[in-house]
Amino acid sequence: MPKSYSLQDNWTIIIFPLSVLYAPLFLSTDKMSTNPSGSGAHILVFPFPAQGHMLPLLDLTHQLAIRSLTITILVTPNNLPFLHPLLSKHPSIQTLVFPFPHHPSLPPGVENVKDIGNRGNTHIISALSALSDPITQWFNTHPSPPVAILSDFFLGWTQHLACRLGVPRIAFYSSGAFLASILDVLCPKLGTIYPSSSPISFPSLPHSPSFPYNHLPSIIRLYRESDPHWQIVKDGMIANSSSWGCILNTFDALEGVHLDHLKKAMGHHRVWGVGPLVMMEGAGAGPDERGGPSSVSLADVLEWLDRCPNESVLYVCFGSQVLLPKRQLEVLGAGLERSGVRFIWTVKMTMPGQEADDREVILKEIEDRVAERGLIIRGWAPQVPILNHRAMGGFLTHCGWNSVMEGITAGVLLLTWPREADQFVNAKLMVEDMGAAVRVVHEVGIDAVPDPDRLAKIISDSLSVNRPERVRARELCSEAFAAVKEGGSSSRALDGLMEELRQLQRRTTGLS
Ligand SMILES: *C1O[C@H](CO)[C@@H](O)[C@H](O)[C@H]1NC(C)=O
Ligand SMILES: *[C@@H]1O[C@H](CO)[C@@H](O)[C@H](O)[C@H]1NC(C)=O
Repeated sequence: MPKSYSLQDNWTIIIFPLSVLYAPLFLSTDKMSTNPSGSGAHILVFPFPAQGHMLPLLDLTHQLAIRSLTITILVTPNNLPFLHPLLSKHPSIQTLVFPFPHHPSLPPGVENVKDIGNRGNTHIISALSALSDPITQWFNTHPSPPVAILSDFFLGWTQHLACRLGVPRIAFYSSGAFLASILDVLCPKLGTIYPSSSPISFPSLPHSPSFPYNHLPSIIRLYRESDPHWQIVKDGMIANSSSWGCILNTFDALEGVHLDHLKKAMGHHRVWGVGPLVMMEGAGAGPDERGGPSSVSLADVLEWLDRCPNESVLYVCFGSQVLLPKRQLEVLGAGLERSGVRFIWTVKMTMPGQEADDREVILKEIEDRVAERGLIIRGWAPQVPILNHRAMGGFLTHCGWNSVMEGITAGVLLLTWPREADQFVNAKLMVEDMGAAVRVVHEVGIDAVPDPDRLAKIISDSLSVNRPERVRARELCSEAFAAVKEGGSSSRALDGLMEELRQLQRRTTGLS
């Protein structure tokens, strides 16, 4: 049973109080020294320090650890606490902690995208590239150095590092294969000026998709040819495609054609779709944004949901990075109010470095008007158990990849409101290719302000009518379950990856 599986899986967050997640660091080192390490090939795992990237890679690392790989994870000190749930399950995993390299555009102490917002991505990528030398030194003095480097796709520079060290690099994509295929076409041409009025098409990709300029991954618009930090990013992106292998948090039934395309584009078969990782046995420590201040307890939310009929509630959330502009907040509030549907709305209240504004006043007014019909959560919410409640009928989402995966896993209809980054690409996949989502906002761009009455109508239609998209969403959920079960496509992909790693180890140890 899909629903009970995920729910149970996520009891871990309830059982693990935050004090455990953030337990003193000596605990993990202490345990490490007393436990033998895994028996399989040694790999170095290097996550990119943003929650949406790190958590799925740590879920994957958990899968590799239960298959007995010997694992070292590289982090900087402030990111060490995020490893805790994983390290407590696998005391044999070693950590390699390097100080975060100084960068002129990053305030001291900033080591994670959450400390600075998405605008910090480029600087963090460029700062971390200074770890190349310390990693090389560590590697060259290690008695049995890693046979491969598994690093986030934002850390493309590690491809060059791996080449110098003479080991293969595997890129981990915390996003989908459709996005990876688009980046593979666009990145070598970064700096090209596109006419913003006509659509950009991709005739070499399956279904020859095309996008309005504003729907392309944000990197296309943000890129600055003259900025040396951007050169590191561009170079890294191109390097991704020449990686020895790549792993994506996706599955065949969702993106099989795109995975096949990537294999062709990369010229080999070491392209593994191993998702949804959140669904894999014993995945991580809970939902997308594990931890953080919240205005309500999960128990209260579940109790509220228990009072609602099956599939009647809309969950609304724009992810952990997004502070909605006030105008969008008002319109969304009006749309929810006028739709007449029950809803839970998780609202991010502040951003690092930003003054608190009067959004609390706006939310209070909406709460007064909708009364019992809506529950507004300020700050962070345990998204996975909420989505997996039987009362959940739809998920209005910005379409970040982890949210898409969590929506699919819960079998709920997605209502898409993409705003930036890869979100338009993901929304197109779900709405047009999969037919498992409904577009709620047709206006283009990050500041789009839809008409509240139209928004209300789309919301109420989506939840009240048994539309084909809902049926498709349920099917996709079953397909995702089938993919991660033994013999399913994602489970076989993991086996294939393990086999390749074993062969690498045999080659380095001279056994055959
Ligand atoms: C690979 O790496 C970069 C950063 O180094 C990332 O931003 C980009 O999206 C990736 N590109 C491809 C082609 O996968
Ligand atoms: C509601 O959903 C639960 C769990 O999926 C199911 O057992 C129950 O029969 C459903 N209730 C109704 C009224 O359909």
